[in-house]
Amino acid sequence: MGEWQRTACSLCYLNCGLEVQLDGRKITRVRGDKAHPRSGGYLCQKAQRLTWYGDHEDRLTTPLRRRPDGTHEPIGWDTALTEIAAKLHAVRDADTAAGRPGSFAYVGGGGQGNHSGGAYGASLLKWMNSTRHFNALSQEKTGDFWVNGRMFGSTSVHTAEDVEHCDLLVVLGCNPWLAHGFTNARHALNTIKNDPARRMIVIDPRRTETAEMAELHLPLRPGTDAYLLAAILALLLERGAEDAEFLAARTEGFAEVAAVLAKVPVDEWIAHAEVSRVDVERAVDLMCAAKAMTVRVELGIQQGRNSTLNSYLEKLLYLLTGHFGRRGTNNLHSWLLPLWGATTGQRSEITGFEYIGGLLPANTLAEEILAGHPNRVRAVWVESSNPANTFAGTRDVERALRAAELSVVVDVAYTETAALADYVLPAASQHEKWEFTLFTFEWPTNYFQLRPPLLDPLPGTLVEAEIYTRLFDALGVLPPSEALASLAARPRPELQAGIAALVQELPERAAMLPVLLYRTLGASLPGGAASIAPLWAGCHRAAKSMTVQVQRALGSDATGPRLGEELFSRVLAGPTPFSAHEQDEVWSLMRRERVQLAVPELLDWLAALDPATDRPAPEYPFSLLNGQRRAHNANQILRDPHWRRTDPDGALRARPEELASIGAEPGDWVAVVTAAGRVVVRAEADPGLRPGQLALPHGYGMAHPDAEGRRVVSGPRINLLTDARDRDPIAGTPHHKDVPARLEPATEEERARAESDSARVRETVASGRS
Ligand SMILES: Nc1nc2c(c(=O)[nH]1)N[C@H]1C(S)=C(S)[C@@H](COP(=O)(O)OP(=O)(O)OC[C@H]3O[C@@H](n4cnc5c(=O)[nH]c(N)nc54)[C@H](O)[C@@H]3O)O[C@H]1N2
Ligand SMILES: Nc1nc2c(c(=O)[nH]1)N[C@H]1C(S)=C(S)[C@@H](COP(=O)(O)OP(=O)(O)OC[C@H]3O[C@@H](n4cnc5c(=O)[nH]c(N)nc54)[C@H](O)[C@@H]3O)O[C@H]1N2
Ligand code: SF4
Ligand SMILES: [Mo]
Repeated sequence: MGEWQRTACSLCYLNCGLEVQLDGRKITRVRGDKAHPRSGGYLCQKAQRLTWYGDHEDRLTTPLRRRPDGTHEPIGWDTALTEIAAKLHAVRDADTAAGRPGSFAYVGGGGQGNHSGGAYGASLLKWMNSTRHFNALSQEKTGDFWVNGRMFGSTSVHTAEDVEHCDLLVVLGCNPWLAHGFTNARHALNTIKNDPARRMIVIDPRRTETAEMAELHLPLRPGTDAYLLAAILALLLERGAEDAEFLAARTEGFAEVAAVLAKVPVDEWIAHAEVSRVDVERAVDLMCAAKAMTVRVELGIQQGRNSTLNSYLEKLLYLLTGHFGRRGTNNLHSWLLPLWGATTGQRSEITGFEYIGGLLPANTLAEEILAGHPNRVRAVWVESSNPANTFAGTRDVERALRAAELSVVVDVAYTETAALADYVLPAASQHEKWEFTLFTFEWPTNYFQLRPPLLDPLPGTLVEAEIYTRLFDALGVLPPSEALASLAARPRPELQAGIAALVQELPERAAMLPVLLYRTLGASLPGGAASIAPLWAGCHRAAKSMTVQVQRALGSDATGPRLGEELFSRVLAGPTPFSAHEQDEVWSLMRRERVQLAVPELLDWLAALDPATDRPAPEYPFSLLNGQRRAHNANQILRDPHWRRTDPDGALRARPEELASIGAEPGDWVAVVTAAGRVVVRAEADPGLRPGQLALPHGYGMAHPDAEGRRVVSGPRINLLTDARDRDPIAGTPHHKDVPARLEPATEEERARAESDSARVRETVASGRS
C-alpha cells in the first residue's frame, strides 16, 4: 500500500481535490483533499469508484484498424499514424483542389476532467483548414453562451453563481444534490436548509432530492419554463422590484424589455405551466425580500424547450433585480485559458447554424456528414467523446460515422464510437498523464489544479500530446527534431523567438503552436509534464490581461513576463489560486460598456410564445426526461458495470399509477417509444415525478465484456430516443429533457432478450471486486 497521493476526481466537472492510495494499478482508497483550496476535502460517493474508469478489461492497449467486414485488427503505432496521415493529406489536398472549406470535423476535445488534449486536436483542425468543431458543450451550453455574447459582449464571458453567500438560491432546472455542479454542493444545500435566514426555491417538474430541501418548489409542466419565468418577471416589474439604480448605472435596454414583459398574460401563462398562482406569488415575495439572490441553472432549461430563450429570461431574473456583480449573487468569472471562444458570425453552409463560441451544434454532426452538399464533412476525428451514445439521434450518428471517408477515435476504452471507426488510437488515462480541467468557474478568487500522473501510461497507450505530435511528424510538417531539441534548452525568451522563426519558415506551422511548445518547452519541464506546455502561453496571457489580480492571487509584485513565469511555476507546483478579483472588478470582465438587456431576437421569440401551439401530441402523451443524473451515473466515463451495485439496468422511472395504466409493475420490462425509436427498459416507480413525466438515466448503454468475454450492453442507449431535429432554433441544442414519448408493454421477445442481457450484467456486477 503506497503513500496518499494528491490528485482530483474526474467523474464530473467539479474535479474535487482527492488523495488516493494505489495497489499496483488500482486506486484502492480515496479521500477528499482537505488542503485543496477550493473543495477543501469535499467529495461525493462516486469518487470511491474512480478506479473503474481506468482499471478494467476494456481499456485499449493498441491502435486498431477496421477490416472490410467491420471488425478491428491491432496494428502498430507507426503503421496507424502513417496510414492516417496519408488519408488526411488526401482529404486536405482534395479540399484545396476543389477550393472548398476543410471537410474535416473535430468532435470532443476533452471530457469532465481532461482538457490537455484539446489544444492539440484544435491544431489538427486548423491544419486541416477547417473550423468544424462539435462537442458536448454544443448540446447543452451554447444557447447560454450566445446570450452572454449579446448581453455581456462576448460568448467567452461566462456567469457564475455565489451559492455560498446568497440568502436566496433559485435552483432552476437542475438537481445539485445528485449532479453537484457547484462547489461542495451537498454541503452548501444543507447549510442553506439549516439556516433560517436563507431560502431556496426549486423550479423543476420533479420533486427532486434538492426540491425536498427547499422552502418552495414550483413543479412546472416540462418545457414551460419560458412562460413561467416571463410571468415571474412581469410580476416583479408590476411590484416595482426592478433595481433602478443598478439598471441606470450598469445596463441599457430596460425600457424595451419592460414593454414586452408588460404584455405577458400572467394568469394564462402560469396556468399553462400548471403551477399555482399562490406559489408563484410566494416566489416573487421571496425574490423581492432577498438581499442577495443567486440563480443556478443547468440542463432542465438548457436542454428543454425554448432553451436559448430560457437562458435569457434566467439572466433577466437577476439582472433586472440587481442581483448581479455583488457578493452572494450571480457574477462573471476569470479564466486561466478560456474553454470556448468568441463568436465570429460564421455559419455552417449545410445547416445554417451559427458557430457559437467556435462550436457547431453536436446535433448537426450527422447532417454535416450525410448531406449531399459538396462542402459536407468527409473526415471525422473523435477524441474524448462517445457521440454514438451521447449525441441525439444514435441511428443517424452511427450511419454518418460509417459513411465518412475517414473516421478516427482517440479514447481510453473501446467505445460504441470506436467500434465504428476506421482507426482507433489508445490514449493514456487521466491518471496516467499530466491533466487539468478548464472548468474553473469560481469568483472572486479562481483556482487551477494541475494533476501529476499517478501511474505510468498503460503499455501500448500514448498521451494525446504525443499522439498528435507523432501525427504531425507523419504528416511531414514538423521542423526537424534537432531544431526543436536545440530550442528546448534555451532561456524562455530565446525559445519564444526560436518558435517564431520556425513559423516564419513555414507559415502553416502557426496552426501547431501547441505541438511546437510540447517538443521544445515541454521537454524541459520537470516530471515529464511536457504535454501541458501550452499552459505556459496561457499563464503569460493571464499575467498580461489580469496583472493586478494575478499578483494578488500569488502574493507577488512581479510584472510582465516575470509574473507569467511565476504563475506558471505555481501552476506546476499544485492547486493554486490564479486570479483574485475585488468585487467591483467584475465589470472589467465584460466586453461591453454596459449589460445589454434588450436582445431583439429573444424579445420577439418571447412575444410570439403561444400556449395553444405548445401541447403534447396525442400519440406521445408523456414528457421523457431523457438523461437524468443519478447516484450511479457519470456520463460515459465509468463503462465497467462492476461499479453499479445499485440500478445496474439503468431503470426507467415512472409514476406507479402510470406504470399500472399499461399493466406494468415496478421491475417489469416496458418499452419507451418516441418519434425517433423504441427502447426496452426495466421500470421502477418514482412518485416524485410529475404526472406525465418519465425519466431515463444518462450514462448507460455501454457495451462491456462479460465473464466469458462476450460484449453485453448495460442499460438503455437513450439517444436512440432523442430526435436530433427537435432542437433549439438558435443554438441547435436538443430537447433531451422533454422528449415526447409513450409507454407500452414490452413484447415477449423483447422481454426475454432484455432479461438475458440483464442477467449477464448482474452476473458481472456480482462477480466484481468491491
Ligand atoms: N451523478 C452525476 N452527476 C453528474 C453527471 C452525471 O452523469 N452523473 N453529469 C455532469 C454533467 S456533464 C452535467 S451537464 C450536469 C447536469 O446536471 P443537471 O442539469 O442538474 O442534471 P439532469 O438530471 O440532467 O437534469 C436536471 C433537472 O432538470 C429537470 N427538468 C426536466 N425538465 C425540465 C423542465 O422543463 N424545466 C425545468 N425547470 N426542469 C426540468 C429534471 O427533473 C432534473 O431534476 O451533471 C453533472 N453531474
Ligand atoms: N439524451 C441525452 N444525451 C446527453 C445528455 C443528456 O442529458 N441526455 N447529456 C449531454 C451532456 S450534458 C454531456 S456533457 C455529454 C457527455 O458526452 P460525451 O461528450 O460523449 O462525454 P463523456 O460521456 O464524458 O465521454 C467521455 C469519453 O472520453 C473517454 N475518455 C476518458 N478519459 C479520456 C482521456 O484521458 N483521453 C481520451 N482520449 N478519452 C478519454 C471516455 O472513455 C468516454 O468515451 O452527453 C450529452 N448527451
Ligand atoms: S462532486 Fe463530482 S468531482 Fe466531486 S467527487 Fe463527486 S463526482 Fe467527483
Ligand atoms: Mo454536461
